[in-house]
Amino acid sequence: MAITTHDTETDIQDRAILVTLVTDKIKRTGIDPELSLQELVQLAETAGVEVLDVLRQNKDTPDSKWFIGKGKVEELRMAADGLGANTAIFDQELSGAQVRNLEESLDLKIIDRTQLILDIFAGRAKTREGIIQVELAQLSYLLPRLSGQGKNLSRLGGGIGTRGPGESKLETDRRHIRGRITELKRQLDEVVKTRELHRERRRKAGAVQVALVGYTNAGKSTLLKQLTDADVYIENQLFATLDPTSRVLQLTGGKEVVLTDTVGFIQNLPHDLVASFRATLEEVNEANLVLHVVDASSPMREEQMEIVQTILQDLGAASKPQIVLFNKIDLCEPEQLEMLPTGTGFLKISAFNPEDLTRIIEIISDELAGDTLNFRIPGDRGDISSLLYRVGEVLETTYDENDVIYNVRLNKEDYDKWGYMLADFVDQP
Ligand SMILES: Nc1nc2c(ncn2[C@@H]2O[C@H](COP(=O)(O)OP(=O)(O)OP(=O)(O)O)[C@@H](O)[C@H]2O)c(=O)[nH]1
Ligand SMILES: [Mg+2]
Repeated sequence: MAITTHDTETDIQDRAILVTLVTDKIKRTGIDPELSLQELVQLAETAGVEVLDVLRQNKDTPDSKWFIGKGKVEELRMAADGLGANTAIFDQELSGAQVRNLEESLDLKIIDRTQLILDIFAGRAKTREGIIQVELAQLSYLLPRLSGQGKNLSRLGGGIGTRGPGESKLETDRRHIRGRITELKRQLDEVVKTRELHRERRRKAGAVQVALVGYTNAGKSTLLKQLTDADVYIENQLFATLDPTSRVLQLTGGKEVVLTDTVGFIQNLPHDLVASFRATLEEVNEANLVLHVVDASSPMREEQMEIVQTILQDLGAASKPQIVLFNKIDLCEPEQLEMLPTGTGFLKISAFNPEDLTRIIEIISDELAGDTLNFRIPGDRGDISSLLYRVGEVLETTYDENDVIYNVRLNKEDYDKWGYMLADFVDQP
């Protein structure tokens, strides 16, 4: 009877062998293939897959027909037979033809990293916007892979589980998919417009916005929850958060800001996903301040930080004021802690330490408050005086003959914006 139970389990769970091919090109990316593989294991487990074994191959270039070498295909066949696997997951992106050849020869479900990530997203999407974006990304990924396929259209439902564009679409043809893509883009445009309206409203209300960004699983949602009591989904898995959530955060001195949690980043974030999720990701562009949350205990910390910076650059948000929060220091080895950069703009924290939360609020308050400067304004320049009152916080006013000297607190962003009018009046000490 025990065997029957076991069989039932294998029916509902994908049992996979992970495969990675280390090519010259991959070596040049500077991302450690072993760490990438560890991440693939996490991704697979997040998708509910049981990982049975891992196969590695070093090869100058991928095989055009099989992706891995023919000998490795045989090794995969034997491992799959021996362990009872029904799926192979590749850490690199495969072509449609390679997937087809492997599937036909091995009788295994073949999935690549991109498809796995798309699948996890499909399982997570909750809001209308999220659902549209994921389906759009899935179809855009599949469309170029459908050429000349007949029965392989079944790959539409062939991800992990049965999520994704559903069974009902199995018999649809490419034209149908193109039509669906057009329709999804139209729906997305509407959603984007609504999002724009919300932004406009927030902008008009003068809300100061702070965005939590970072690699997936760094602790962004945990921080949002700890800082604002928000009821958000937190899980030790990749891509727990898909849709941005915003909450009001009280700063020292009673000032309020809007704190937004965002979707996590990952290396090789599928291109179709980035394109589809632009509307969501661009929330970051609205931020006055970016809190870059880093899992300081991760062996991939430096690579992860670089990947986050690259994505911020792509989004046009790299030059925003940024504070790096090195999170999870409670999990760090002493050597790891020593390696962390220090200085202004960096803070070492644990999301579960109340004192650290206070320090985060202080550093946000300081950053947004900006520096204080003295301005010497001649009596006949009432226009400049009123500008100072409008964009800064006038702390003190003194009089010197015909001039008024204002001591003003001004944040960097406003100074950058109005500096062209104000710079001439800065009073050098
Ligand atoms: N030990 C420790 N665990 C933490 C800390 N901060 C977060 N975690 C854990 O890290 C895991 C991921 O946290 P999340 O807040 O979901 O991470 P996220 O950045 O929102 O992740 P995604 O939404 O997947 O991008 C959870 O299991 C948290 O409990 C910390 O300071 N210390
Ligand atoms: Mg999250």
